[in-house]
Amino acid sequence: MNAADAPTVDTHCPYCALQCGMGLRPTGAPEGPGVRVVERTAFPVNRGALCGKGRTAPELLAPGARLASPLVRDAATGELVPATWDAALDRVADGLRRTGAEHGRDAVGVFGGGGLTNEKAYALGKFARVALGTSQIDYNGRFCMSSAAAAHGKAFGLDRGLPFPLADVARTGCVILVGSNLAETMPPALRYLTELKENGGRLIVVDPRRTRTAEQADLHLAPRPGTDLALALGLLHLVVAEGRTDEEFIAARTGGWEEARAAAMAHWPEMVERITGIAVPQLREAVRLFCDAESSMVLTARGPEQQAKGTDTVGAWINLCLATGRAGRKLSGYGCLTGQGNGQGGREHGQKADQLPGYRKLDDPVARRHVAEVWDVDPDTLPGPGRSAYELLDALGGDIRALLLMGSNPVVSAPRAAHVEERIRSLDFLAVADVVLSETAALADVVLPVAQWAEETGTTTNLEGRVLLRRRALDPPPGVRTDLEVLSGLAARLDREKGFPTDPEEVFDELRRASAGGPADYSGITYERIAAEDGVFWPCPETDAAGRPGVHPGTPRLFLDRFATPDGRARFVPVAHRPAAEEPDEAFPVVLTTGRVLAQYQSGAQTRRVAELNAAEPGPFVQLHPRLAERLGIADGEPVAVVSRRGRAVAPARVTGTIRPDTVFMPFHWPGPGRANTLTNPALDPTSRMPEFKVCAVRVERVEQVERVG
Ligand SMILES: Nc1nc2c(c(=O)[nH]1)N[C@H]1C(S)=C(S)[C@@H](COP(=O)(O)OP(=O)(O)OC[C@H]3O[C@@H](n4cnc5c(=O)[nH]c(N)nc54)[C@H](O)[C@@H]3O)O[C@H]1N2
Ligand SMILES: Nc1nc2c(c(=O)[nH]1)N[C@H]1C(S)=C(S)[C@@H](COP(=O)(O)OP(=O)(O)OC[C@H]3O[C@@H](n4cnc5c(=O)[nH]c(N)nc54)[C@H](O)[C@@H]3O)O[C@H]1N2
Ligand code: SF4
Ligand SMILES: [Mo]
Repeated sequence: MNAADAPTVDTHCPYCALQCGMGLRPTGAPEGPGVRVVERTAFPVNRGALCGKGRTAPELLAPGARLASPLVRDAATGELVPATWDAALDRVADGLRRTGAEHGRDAVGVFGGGGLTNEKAYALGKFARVALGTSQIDYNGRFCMSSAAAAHGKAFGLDRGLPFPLADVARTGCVILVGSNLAETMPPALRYLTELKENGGRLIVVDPRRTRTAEQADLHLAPRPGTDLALALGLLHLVVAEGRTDEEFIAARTGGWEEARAAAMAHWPEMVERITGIAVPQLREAVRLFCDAESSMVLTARGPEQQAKGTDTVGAWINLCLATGRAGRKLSGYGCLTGQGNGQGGREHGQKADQLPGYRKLDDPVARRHVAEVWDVDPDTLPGPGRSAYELLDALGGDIRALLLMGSNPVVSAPRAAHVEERIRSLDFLAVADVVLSETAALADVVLPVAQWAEETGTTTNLEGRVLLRRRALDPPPGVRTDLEVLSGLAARLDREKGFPTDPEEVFDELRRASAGGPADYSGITYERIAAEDGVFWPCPETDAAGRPGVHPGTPRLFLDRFATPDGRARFVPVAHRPAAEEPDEAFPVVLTTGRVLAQYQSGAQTRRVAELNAAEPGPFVQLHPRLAERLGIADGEPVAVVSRRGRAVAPARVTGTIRPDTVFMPFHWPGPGRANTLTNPALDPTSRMPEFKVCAVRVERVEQVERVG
């Protein structure tokens, strides 16, 4: 068939959790074999709109842009050299087996990613527990939405990022958007905020910076980083003081109000003003906008979540929703804006340290029996819960001596990255499956080049809990294999041939059975249904309420009748404000916060290799306020050093009045001297084990002339 006649393949973007629908049209001469992105206006979430990252995603499919063959480190020269797939997989299997034999099974670690499809995340978790028999598996989603997930579980008994479709946001009365810069991190979603305002709704944005998103707000609150918990408590205090609680809702649908109320009453508005830097009249205005509206929502993203108290912070925002009756009702509720392409599905099917597929608990005997039966193993052979992502990385070269890494680049993205890099270097054996030679892959003993999103079929679950189908649009180049083929090849070499199929649909069918009856039940979802229905929202059990198989409609809106707790009531959590793990002092007087820019994605491993994106954002920078810049004698564009207790980073200054004078901001997309994570604090949230990416204490310095020349 001529390329021009080939049908357009409907699929989804490889990057963020919005999972924008797009079409891929095969190209021929003169463009050369490949695919071109075309609009897919029928897909409801983005309705054809894409950001620059999605639009340029096919560039990485080109042969020159990516890894083309396995690489194995040569013992004599220490260099990575091309090898055959058999030689590479033999070496990986040998490295993992030998470490397990010498140091015990838990000496082998596995690290996954929230960008992996459901099929891959499921297969990776199974591979760790069944083929390797290790408990030591976790993934980068721990760095992402784990605090919101933990808070969701505590309050509602179930963790799905958004309990409603994104389109509901446009129809509610008021949205408090806390620490999300979605104008840059999910640009097509901005339209829902625009529509909200067109419909007469109000938008409150909470961010220490006046971002492109905050510019859209009716009210912008700019707290000191790390003080969102006090802010939420202060708002709840005012809600109570002004008699704006919904007593009927509290009585009928919640538990634990008295303790939560008492905790909030201890947070006086004046005290909250002192902690957050937000004036009391602004707090009152926020309460007015939120409570005057007939329906309202609180949406959080990484700003309040990536803190060592992220779980309590999200809990406090949920308390605000519950006390005002803005949860479990049409067009009202709390939601978390999940981040990675499969950030939602990736946290449900077993690559998390304490988890089995279907969002089951690894320490629950009933769950173990169910999953062990699907896996055809004795439940007693399944290991117990392992360590969280940072703790796992911190243990490398200690009691974890070999690591298989799939779908993450921790040398750039982990907190206290210089230490993590040193830990990775101290491993006896490292294998990395990736599409490019990331900074972490460059340290590996074996690099396995894998197929990309347009070259393989698989499902992802977007930020709404909508399960979607990515379809294969072209063949992968001859030198690469899919992640499922990698796991299957390794399992066979570890004498576990059975149970690791390479066909994604076969894996999905097994995932459906493994998830059946669990909190994230996918058993009624099939590839055919997803294709026919623009995605299916979980939970979607095998049978509907009347017991009919295959027709359960899925669940776009959760909690309308009851919450997912045993008694159906949502739980208030009694929380109190506490300072960040590291507060500014004389030696480190400024707060550093970190985050993203529009044109780069995560560790930048992919987007730094796309010319158009790299031209838009070619390198790291330090955003600081003119007053701070003047005090330090720093001019716009000059290199500045940012120093924390973990290390020192140097990048050009971007002087701007849009940030608080006591705060500096760095994006984390780059390795090298400007790596933001050299500075960040790995202090962990006690429940979610989330590191404190959003707050640490630093000193900002002019870089002396000598050093600049040198
Ligand atoms: N362009 C782009 N888009 C992406 C990504 C990307 O790397 N690049 N990554 C995807 C992923 S995985 C994720 S998780 C999402 C993240 O999406 P977002 O959460 O929107 O991204 P961030 O930039 O990390 O943080 C959002 C905002 O939090 C603010 N902030 C910092 N500290 C605090 C604080 O203490 N309190 C409050 N309230 N706000 C604070 C920052 O100023 C920033 O504007 O984006 C997804 N989309
Ligand atoms: N300072 C600071 N640090 C942060 C954050 C922050 O806000 N501030 N945010 C944190 C957050 S929210 C996140 S999500 C993490 C993300 O940080 P990382 O975990 O490093 O995420 P990526 O850069 O997306 O890394 C994915 C890697 O997998 C590869 N890859 C992509 N698709 C596939 C696939 O299908 N298979 C395989 N085998 N490989 C694939 C990519 O090429 C890339 O090298 O960073 C965290 N780090
Ligand atoms: S918003 Fe996210 S999913 Fe949509 S095109 Fe951009 S990166 Fe892709
Ligand atoms: Mo993320």
